[in-house]
Amino acid sequence: MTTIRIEPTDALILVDVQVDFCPGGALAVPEGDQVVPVLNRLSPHFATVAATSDQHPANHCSFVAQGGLWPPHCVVGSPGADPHPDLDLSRVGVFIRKAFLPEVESFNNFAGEPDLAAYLRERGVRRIFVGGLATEYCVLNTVLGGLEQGFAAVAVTDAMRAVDVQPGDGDRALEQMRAAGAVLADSSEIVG
Ligand code: VGL
Ligand code: ZN
Repeated sequence: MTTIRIEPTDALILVDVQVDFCPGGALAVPEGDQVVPVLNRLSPHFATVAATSDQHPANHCSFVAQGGLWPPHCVVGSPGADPHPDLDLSRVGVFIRKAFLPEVESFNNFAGEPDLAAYLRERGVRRIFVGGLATEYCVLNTVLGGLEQGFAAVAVTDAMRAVDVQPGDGDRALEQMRAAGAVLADSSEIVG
């Protein structure tokens, strides 16, 4: 058990905590809403907070009707694309949207708009803390994207949930994050 102290050069990234990824939503992640209180407890301690989102057009290539894997979800302008109503957005300085073109799928919020890495650098951020939905898709690829951009990364394990299409997908994603250089930490190890 190590303690990680939140520094002024740290940022919290709230990944895709959207209505459609929570219980009752179109692509519900089991226990997806349980990340909300964990993220809400962390966010007041961060000088920089970013929120990201899936914002798909109705004919997005990832949807079953277009040959993709997923039911329609997070359709731009629909209630399912909204952030979870209990998520504390009061400290969010930037909202990132991604996968908004019909032919482009993306799980990496560093490939969204506006440019997340540029925003973080402008604010002097050197390390990102990441939680949200879902562990093995957008959280994984956002952690890997942040590492590629040169940020240190902490994956907050109790602040994320997995879809687990195959049992163990979430755990394998955590191992991938660790192998790529991320620190895995429970929120109880993180102090403001
Ligand atoms: C996601 C599946 C499809 C995610 C997005 O945000 O993790 N997963 N689209
Ligand atoms: Zn999606």
